[in-house]
Amino acid sequence: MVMDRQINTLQRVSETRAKLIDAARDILRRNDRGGYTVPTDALYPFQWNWDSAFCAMGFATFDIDRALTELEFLYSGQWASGLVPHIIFHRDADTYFPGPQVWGTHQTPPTSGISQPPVTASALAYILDMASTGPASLDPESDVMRRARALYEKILAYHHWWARERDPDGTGIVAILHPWESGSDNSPVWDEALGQVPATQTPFQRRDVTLVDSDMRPRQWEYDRYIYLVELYRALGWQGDRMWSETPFKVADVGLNAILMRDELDLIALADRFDDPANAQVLRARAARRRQGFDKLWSLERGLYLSRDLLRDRLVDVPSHASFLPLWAGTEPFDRAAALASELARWINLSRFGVPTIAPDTAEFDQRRYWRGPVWGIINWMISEGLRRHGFIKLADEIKGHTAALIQDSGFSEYFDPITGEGLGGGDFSWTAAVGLAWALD
Ligand code: 9WN
Repeated sequence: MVMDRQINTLQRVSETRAKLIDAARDILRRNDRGGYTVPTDALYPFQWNWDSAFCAMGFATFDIDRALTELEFLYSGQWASGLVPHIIFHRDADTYFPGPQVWGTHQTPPTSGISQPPVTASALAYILDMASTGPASLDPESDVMRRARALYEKILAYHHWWARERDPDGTGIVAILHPWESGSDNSPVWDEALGQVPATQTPFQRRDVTLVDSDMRPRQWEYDRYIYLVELYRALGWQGDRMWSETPFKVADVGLNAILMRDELDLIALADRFDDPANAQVLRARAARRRQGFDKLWSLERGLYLSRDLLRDRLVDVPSHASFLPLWAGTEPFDRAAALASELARWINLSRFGVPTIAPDTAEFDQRRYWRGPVWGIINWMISEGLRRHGFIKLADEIKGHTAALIQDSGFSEYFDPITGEGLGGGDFSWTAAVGLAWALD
């Protein structure tokens, strides 16, 4: 009897899992606009940089060709400078602001003029791992390897762009010039630095708050400054050197630097795979500098990583989910990794579902407002896998379990309330579906 009950339970679990996997594939297919995937219908009707990299990984679990196509479409928007913009406007849509006219970058296809956390080398490495289960696909002459090699060259140029334009003095840490570049737009980490940016004087109409509740989105004072920065850079003709010297917002985001570090390490592995020793050497030297650069972001007082405001030359004393992302890079010394794991465990104990974007016992914590409290599937993936790499298996499993439970109970939402588990923001969200396929539901 007991055994029968156990078998029945196991069957139910695997049926539920199979249904969720079908649902996740279905979301990616429905959000496919013929070669690129929109993050969700209406709210985000274009191709976003880091969303696409995660989508490519999700597709790679069941369709290698489509996974590669995702990255090829993204790189069709790459600039001659190597920049891969944060949005590629493959076609018109009037449900998003700011659209291509506001950016005024004069690119074909139209694009924004700033970037986002680079995940494409990690995505390409993941795709090749998934493809290599069939021996024929590893043949250097195969279609997969030929396309992967072409993408690798473009990713190299993108990484050179980060080094050249966002760390022109070769310090080892790169800066973001707009909160949107961090991918965690309205994180409290930017509050002080963004407070020094003037508000735009141009009237504009947001579309996001007509599609989701405004208590889940950035506030108006943030948007007024987001748009000021876009207008300033547009007036500077999107020239990197002028943006660097004239910007009122320049922050070394620890999250972006950690993701870049991991992407660069994955790029080195690709350079080895494609037998490109000259570039591998350049990248290894740069990765070593980046590793040292992290020391500038370590706070002895907090025993945590923080972002650094480069215009005011000081650490921003606001821990966030990004403080833990150096684990994802996989190169933390044991004492630092242990300090990160113990603070993370504290945050998770304060919420029902981890990982909240900021500590639930801080004044700024806002459980529904976007990057000021909620849980994000992709962030959980990176932090959990980072913990696993550093040997913190129990905590890694706990975060993975929370992610699977959130998806199971609240669907593939854009983000989740860490206290109630409610799904927030856009629904049927591509990167949550991708994370479900590639990690949380495996
Ligand atoms: C601005 C698409 C993007 C994500 C970002 C997330 C949000 C855009 C917005 O949506 O940002 O880029 O309009 O709110 O913050 O991480 O890539 O999903």
